[in-house]
Amino acid sequence: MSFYTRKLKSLCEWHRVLHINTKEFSISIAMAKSKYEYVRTFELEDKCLQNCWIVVRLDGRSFHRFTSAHKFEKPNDKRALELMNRSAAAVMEEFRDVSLAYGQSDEYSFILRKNTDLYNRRQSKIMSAINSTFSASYVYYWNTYFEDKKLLYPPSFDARIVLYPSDQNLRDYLSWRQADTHINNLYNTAFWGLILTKGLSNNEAEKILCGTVSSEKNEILFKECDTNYNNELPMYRKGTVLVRKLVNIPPSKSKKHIICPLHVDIIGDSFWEEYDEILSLKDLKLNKDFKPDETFYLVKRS
Ligand SMILES: Nc1nc2c(ncn2[C@@H]2O[C@H](COP(=O)(O)OP(=O)(O)O)[C@@H](O)[C@H]2O)c(=O)[nH]1
Ligand SMILES: [Mg+2]
Repeated sequence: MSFYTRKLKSLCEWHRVLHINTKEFSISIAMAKSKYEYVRTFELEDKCLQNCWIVVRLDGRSFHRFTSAHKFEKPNDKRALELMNRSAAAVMEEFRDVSLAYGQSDEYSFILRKNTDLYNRRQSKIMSAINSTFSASYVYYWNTYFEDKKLLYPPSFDARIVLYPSDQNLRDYLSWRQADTHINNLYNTAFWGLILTKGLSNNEAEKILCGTVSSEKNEILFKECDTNYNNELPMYRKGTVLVRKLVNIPPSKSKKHIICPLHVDIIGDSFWEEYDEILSLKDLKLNKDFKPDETFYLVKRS
């Protein structure tokens, strides 16, 4: 047998072995498919109804414990709130269909455009992806905001998804969350004011505030704690709304896509008139009022 004949024979042999192996391999895949694939039928269809606003709300799990373990300032820790805002901006950088986010205390709500096709509108995919991006970012950015504080254990967040069929429902949802911010923050500011500046015990402060309406809490703060509630940081009083903007940042000539934290009223009409592209689903237009000294997060091109 010549060298070439031997080579050819051995190649044919290899081809036969390979062929048999590939055949066996594909047979075993085919068997695996037919035998086990039925388990997929246990998966439930969980598509969000078309045309509805999708709201994902995250809430810190046992943050009463987490905030006291990490000695957060009371009633508001500025750095902790900024960390929440940074993590929420990371979600908006990643998921372009989140057109707005609103946060306070240990919670954040993300609003997805009602025509979004993200994950084919599958609830569990959307909710888990947003929650894990937020939770991972909270840990990732921890040191940026708490340079001197070690993260003692992994924080976690629960999540829910709610669908709102009308623009009014969506606005009412956000109004509900912002009204909640006001009620909680006014109470907490008065409660901790009485304890920290007047030296009252928790029980004594609770008794004084029990049954009081907003104006009375404002008065207690003013008279007893020398605090004008209106001078408290807007971030504490109003929470944070994250919006997208298209801006010019000199000296660059190209338009930049940014995310801006605002601490404004979102219950009245003026916010919705100024950011009319949110409800109308229009493209962002160039925002000429932007001042580069405001806080913003730059959205990098993907
Ligand atoms: N000290 C401090 N605590 C905060 C701050 N933000 C949130 N918290 C705590 O987080 C809790 C959040 O409320 P909630 O979700 O009902 O309680 P959870 O079930 O323990 O997470 C509040 O009751 C506070 O104890 C903050 O800025 N400073
Ligand atoms: Mg919580």
